[in-house]
Amino acid sequence: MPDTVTPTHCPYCALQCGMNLTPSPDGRAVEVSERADFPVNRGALCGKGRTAPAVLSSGVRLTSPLVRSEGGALVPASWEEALGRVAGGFGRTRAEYGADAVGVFGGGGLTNEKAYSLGKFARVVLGTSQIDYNGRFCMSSAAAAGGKAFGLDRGLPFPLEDIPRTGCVILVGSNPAETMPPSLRYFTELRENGGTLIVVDPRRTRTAEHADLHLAPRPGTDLALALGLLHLIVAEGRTDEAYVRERTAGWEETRAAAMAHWPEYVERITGVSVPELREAVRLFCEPEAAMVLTARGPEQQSKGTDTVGAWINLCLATGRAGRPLSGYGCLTGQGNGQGGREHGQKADQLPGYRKLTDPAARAHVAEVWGVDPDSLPGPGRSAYELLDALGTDIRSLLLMGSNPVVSAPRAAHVEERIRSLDFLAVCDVVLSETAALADVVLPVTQWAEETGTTTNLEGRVLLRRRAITPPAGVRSDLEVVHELAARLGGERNLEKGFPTDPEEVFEELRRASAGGPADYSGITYRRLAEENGVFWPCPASEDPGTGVHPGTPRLFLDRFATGDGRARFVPVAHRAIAEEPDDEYPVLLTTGRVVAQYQSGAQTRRVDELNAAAPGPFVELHPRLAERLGAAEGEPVAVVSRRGRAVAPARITTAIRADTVFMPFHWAGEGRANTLTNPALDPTSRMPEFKACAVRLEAVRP
Ligand SMILES: Nc1nc2c(c(=O)[nH]1)N[C@H]1C(S)=C(S)[C@@H](COP(=O)(O)OP(=O)(O)OC[C@H]3O[C@@H](n4cnc5c(=O)[nH]c(N)nc54)[C@H](O)[C@@H]3O)O[C@H]1N2
Ligand SMILES: Nc1nc2c(c(=O)[nH]1)N[C@H]1C(S)=C(S)[C@@H](COP(=O)(O)OP(=O)(O)OC[C@H]3O[C@@H](n4cnc5c(=O)[nH]c(N)nc54)[C@H](O)[C@@H]3O)O[C@H]1N2
Ligand code: SF4
Ligand SMILES: [Mo]
Repeated sequence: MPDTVTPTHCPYCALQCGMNLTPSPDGRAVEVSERADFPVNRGALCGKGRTAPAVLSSGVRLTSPLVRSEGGALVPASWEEALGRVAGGFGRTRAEYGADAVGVFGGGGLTNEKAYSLGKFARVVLGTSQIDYNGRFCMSSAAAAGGKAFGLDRGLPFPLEDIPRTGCVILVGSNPAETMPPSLRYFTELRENGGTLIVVDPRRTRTAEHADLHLAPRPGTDLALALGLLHLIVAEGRTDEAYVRERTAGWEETRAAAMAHWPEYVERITGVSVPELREAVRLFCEPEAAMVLTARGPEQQSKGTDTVGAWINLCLATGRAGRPLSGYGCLTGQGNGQGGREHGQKADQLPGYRKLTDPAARAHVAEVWGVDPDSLPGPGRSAYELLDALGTDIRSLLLMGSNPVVSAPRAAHVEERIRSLDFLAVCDVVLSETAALADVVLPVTQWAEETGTTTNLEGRVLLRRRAITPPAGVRSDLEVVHELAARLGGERNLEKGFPTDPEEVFEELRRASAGGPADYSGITYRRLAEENGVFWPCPASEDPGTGVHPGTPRLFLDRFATGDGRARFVPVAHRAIAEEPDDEYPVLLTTGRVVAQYQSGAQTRRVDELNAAAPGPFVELHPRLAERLGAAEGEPVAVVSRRGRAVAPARITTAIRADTVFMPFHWAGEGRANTLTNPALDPTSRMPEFKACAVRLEAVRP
């Protein structure tokens, strides 16, 4: 390999596909080429990864700080002026209303180093408890359920390479054919090896096309579905009694709850027929090993934690967790969706996946940070609650790595809250819809221009490397935090605790995470480069032989991470979605993704090739609904909920249930799906119900 080629990883989703970058002669642009040595994708990329360099070009990205002028426009300014204004804005809020009136909102796309620095900055420099991040909208329900049942939450407790060798996979509310295309190979290989794939999705997606069995429940009823399957497993005598006795606790209560969910009752709630339920049980229970994998479908519900718990119960009752080639896993979403939730940008968390309320955790981290444990604030609000408090309790906000004007539930209300802030500072690579509302916009470097680590959906920590020189005028997020610490710390020289070199930050993160559940202390940049990634937990080893801990690709094989080593059954019962359809709003809306756009679209809507493939929003609906409405293919339909109204062209298909419409959420403006969504929160994870709310459809006459 010529030394101008830099092996690195894609900036987008949690698969973190490996790719090679070759800089152009002037060092400003890069070309993507295949990197076959990275095992997760073996060189394959989706269109987003392949076209990612387009967002590096100065035509679409920010290259100068912007400040709000007297006249109200955003105008270019020097870094000195911009940083001074941010420090001034936060300082004024703090002086007038107290530390908790300054909020911080982060993102699961930020590297581990950035997430760590941001969390430390909030607690040490700003002294605020009010920090959370967009991962709350992503996998928080699975994290909460995994923590309860297994004592530890890591997206997948095994590498993807185990999937083709198991006997059956139930994929619940996950559409990897569109959301992680190179991963589809694992499921097709599973079937080539004689295993079976069950897909649970209200839509017959491109992923469901590959399934041996497709169950299409009514949105928001996965909890009942899992309980119905468990009922049948018990009734048919398919539980693994020895495993339940030796490796779990709490079975009796869970068994009783499942027995109350008769298959016929479950059929009525979910729309999945009893013979289909029986077939799913047969496919899942007959092979030696099996897996359940969930994604946003069952998780983004106001009962997401219980729903994931019910699917975990299914694994525990049949002895399919903590054994080779068996287990429950959550497919995380964002590039650093896993690492981003481990190092302290979450409202209740300290680095190493420690709890902010645990006195021992506070003492450990405070020592690494050189502060008094009592000076660390307690847990703050969750993401939606934080956004809802903007302009009232929270008067100033620092936003890094999210675009909530498009991606938050009840987005018109969130937008209005953001507009009511006294002061908003946004760090971004492009002028997103949210950045456009800021008082100060700070332009930052991106993936190919900076080094840092991410943790993929398997819990594999990876090194993203700098391949090119960033344009003049941009700085890294780490530099922004450093400079703000200097300005807000006064005489205290706090900036010393916020190095701008990512490896220096990682060295501190190692110490802060040491001994915690997500222990990175045995991981170094050098190892990451040499070993193509290392799975956490990876404590600093005292092994006299090798001196290094090998990392932990597979969790729970000997014991679960609970006090007694046993997994916990979670007794759950079905309950309805927060907003059931009625006469006024008779249809269900669910939301999700398409392959060519990423999240709020801030990055991918700036790439021509992706826009050509997915130019705008649409409403997917069944021909029966379309007929009743008098809507034709491609004509605009209005979707109205209690939160607002959105308009987008109809896409008519028999691949969706007739009681449900689907909208992707990647666009702003009239077709913004989140104008409609319901911010009803899960009581444990505080996840909003993105996947089910009541709407009515209206024809739009030109
Ligand atoms: N192209 C693309 N890829 C991405 C992203 C992107 O924005 N675009 N984002 C990344 C991120 S952050 C994430 S979190 C992942 C998300 O990855 P996925 O979870 O695969 O994506 P979604 O489309 O949100 O939801 C998956 C499926 O859930 C179904 N669904 C809706 N309601 C229900 C329900 O009530 N029950 C069940 N069982 N299923 C339901 C939808 O029909 C959809 O097909 O994708 C990552 N990859
Ligand atoms: N209706 C509906 N809504 C949803 C979902 C759904 O399924 N349905 N899914 C939810 C989920 S799972 C997620 S993860 C969220 C995601 O939604 P958002 O949080 O809005 O995520 P992105 O669009 O990825 O926003 C990331 C922003 O950070 C910028 N950025 C990228 N890299 C960097 C960096 O290194 N530093 C800085 N400072 N900025 C950077 C990007 O340009 C972009 O503006 O949406 C949620 N919203
Ligand atoms: S699947 Fe995800 S990580 Fe891989 S190229 Fe596409 S967006 Fe990037
Ligand atoms: Mo996500």
